[in-house]
Amino acid sequence: MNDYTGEQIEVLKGLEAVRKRPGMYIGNTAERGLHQLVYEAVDNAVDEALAGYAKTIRVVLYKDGSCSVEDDGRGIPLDVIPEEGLPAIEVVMTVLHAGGKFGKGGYKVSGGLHGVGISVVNALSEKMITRVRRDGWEWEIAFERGTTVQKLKKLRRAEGSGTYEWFKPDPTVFETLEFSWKILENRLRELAFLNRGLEITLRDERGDELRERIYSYEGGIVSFVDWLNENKESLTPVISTNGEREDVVVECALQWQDGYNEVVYSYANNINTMEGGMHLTGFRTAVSGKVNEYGRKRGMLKEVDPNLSTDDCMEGLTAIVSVKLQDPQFEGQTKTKLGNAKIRPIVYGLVSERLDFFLEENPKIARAIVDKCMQAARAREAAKKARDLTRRKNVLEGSGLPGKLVDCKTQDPALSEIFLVEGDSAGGTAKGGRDPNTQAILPLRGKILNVEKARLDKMLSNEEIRTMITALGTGFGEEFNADKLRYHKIIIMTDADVDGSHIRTLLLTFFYRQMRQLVERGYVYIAQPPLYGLKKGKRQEWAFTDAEMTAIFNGSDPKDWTIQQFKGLGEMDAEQLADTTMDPQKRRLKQVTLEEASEDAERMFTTLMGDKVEPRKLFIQEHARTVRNLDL
Ligand code: 0RA
Repeated sequence: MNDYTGEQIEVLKGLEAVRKRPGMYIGNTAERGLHQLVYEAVDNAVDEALAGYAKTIRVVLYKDGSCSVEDDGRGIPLDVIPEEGLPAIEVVMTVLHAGGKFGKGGYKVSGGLHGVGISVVNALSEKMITRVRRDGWEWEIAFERGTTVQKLKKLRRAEGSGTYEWFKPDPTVFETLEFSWKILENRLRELAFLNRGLEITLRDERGDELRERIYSYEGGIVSFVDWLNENKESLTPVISTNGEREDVVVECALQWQDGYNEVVYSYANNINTMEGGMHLTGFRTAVSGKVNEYGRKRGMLKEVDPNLSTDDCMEGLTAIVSVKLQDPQFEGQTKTKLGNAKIRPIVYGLVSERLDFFLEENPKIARAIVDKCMQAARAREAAKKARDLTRRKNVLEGSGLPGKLVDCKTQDPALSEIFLVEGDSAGGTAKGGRDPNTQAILPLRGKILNVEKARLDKMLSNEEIRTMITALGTGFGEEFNADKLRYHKIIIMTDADVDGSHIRTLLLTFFYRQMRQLVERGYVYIAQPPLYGLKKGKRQEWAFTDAEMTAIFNGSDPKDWTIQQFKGLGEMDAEQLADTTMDPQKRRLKQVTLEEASEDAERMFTTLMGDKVEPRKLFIQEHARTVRNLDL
């Protein structure tokens, strides 16, 4: 060890720098950095697979805290590099960034975000052993904290070829030494999806029970999309394309499902480009361009004029965009944004071509896609309007509460109730019959709601609905916060006629679609006014169903009774309304369940939302009837 050459001193300096500032090379020395060691070793093996040589990779976690990564590639070269006077393998293991100097030129692409190479793993391991099989022999070389402690030596005769890297992370460097199955599994599974056919094994020998799993997907990124959309209702099959242009390999797979989330992951050389970049831009432009083009050609876009936005086209889309290229430029805050401009038109071209073909070949599915995007556009527009208007209202009015609201005295939401009452006149009656301490009244003008034929988006541009949102205090859309609700009982109180039923359905649909948490938490109720008032002398009874009325007559002659049938809330006076419908001690309330609200919402979608008049009429008539026969 006393005949160091100048070059060897440089080497030691290099790895010393890694040990001094590990964070610069692997991000940090916590859990993330620890796992980065495994990724570095795995990335090298994946490169060997991408070059077309390795077929399997095996990662093993041992009881002593060490880890090994093995591949069946060509094996790291062993021949002596003249300038260094060392075998290539020793240079690769001990010289920072040496990986790029050898052989890699022969690789089309290479992963490794940090791209720091295996020498960093070596520097940060208290012990590291590398074994290489090639040309009929197995060789071994060993290091401690980056320093060679055993020169390359022949171990034994061996068949085949491959590389085995074993390392034990240095406890003086890392804050944690425990590898996480979950973290490694996620990355290895992802790599298996991204590199079709590659077989990656993860084996954990640490626990009492041996755990081993093999990740391998013949479908590649198509399987990835399938896997991401598992348990979701899909709207389309997985649409995929791949191609190579100008030495760039592009693979895309996409599928719309009926949810609202956009799940689009992009990769460059197997690295998740979280900040997106040129490949993602090309993809998004192609998808929205083709959906718009198709929709316009079929006259489906009139409403959104002129275009569906890209975000609208991405709602419910699950997709993988994976590109492999030489010299990827990683930019952005976290260096996860692909900057190579030439990638954009390549991805755009391939995806456009494929979508064009798919949409033309599958007109039914194509329509479903455009419909889905149109729904997204409507919801977005509606949410925006509602937000703008509720905001403006709050600015205009000092207290932030709408003037039409007759608020209660208590500020405690748990004790507060708000009655959403149909019409100003019923509102007046309700005001007279309420308990001002705990009960607030908000009259809603039914006619205004009716005029708009119940389109959700139009509903949101409706003054009455906005007033209601302001009164509830929850905000709306992205700003919605159920914890800010000012009343823990929202009681819908409408007439027992067609209009009343319609308004109730509208409100329930609105709550279900736009403020579902309120329904989930059990805050939404329907008031139950009686159908009949029955009087005999001084005796006053209320009947909520026909059967109840019969029971009250109790076999006696109905002639003795004065029967008042209530068609609207307005037919009751304040005292009657309080007695029958509002007073917590006497009333019956129906709590709205999520199922009921969803049924209402679904039916409303297929009937009221449709453009045909007949089903709408039928729906309202039928609904009016079921309302009268509510299960009490
Ligand atoms: C450069 C050249 C050759 C192989 C490799 C690198 C190589 C590196 C690693 C790292 C982990 N596993 C690996 N397998 C291969 C091959 C040169 C040749 O055989 O001609």
